[in-house]
Amino acid sequence: MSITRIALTLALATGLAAPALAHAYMKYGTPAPGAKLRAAPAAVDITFTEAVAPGLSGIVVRDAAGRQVDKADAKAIDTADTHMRVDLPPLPPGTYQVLWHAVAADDGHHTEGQYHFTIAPTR
Ligand SMILES: [Cu+2]
Repeated sequence: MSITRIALTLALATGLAAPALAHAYMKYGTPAPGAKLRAAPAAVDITFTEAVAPGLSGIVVRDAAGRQVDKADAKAIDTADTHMRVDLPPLPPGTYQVLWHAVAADDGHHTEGQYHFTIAPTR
C-alpha cells in the first residue's frame, strides 16, 4: 500500500466516522433547565447543536399531572432548522416538564431529552 493510498484510506475513515458524532442535542433552552420563573413564559424555545428535521422533531410541555399544556404547534423558527419553538397558553404556577425529540437532518439519528422549569406562585 502506497503512502498516498494510506492517506486516502485514513481520510475516508475519518470522513465516515464523523456522521456518527453528528447527533442533534439540546444546546440551550428557554426557559432554561431548572429555571424558577416569576411569570409564565409564552413559549419554550430550544436551540439544537445542529440542524434537525422539523417535521420529525418537536417539543412537548406537560404539567405536574402529565397533561400536555402546550399549543401543539412546535416548529422550526430559523432557516437553518436548529431552533424550535412551541407556544404556551397562560399557565398557572407549578412545575412543568419539557420533553424534546430531534431527528438530525444530516443522518436521521434520533435523540431526545427532558427537563423541568417552575413557575412560582404570585403573592
Ligand atoms: Cu447522528
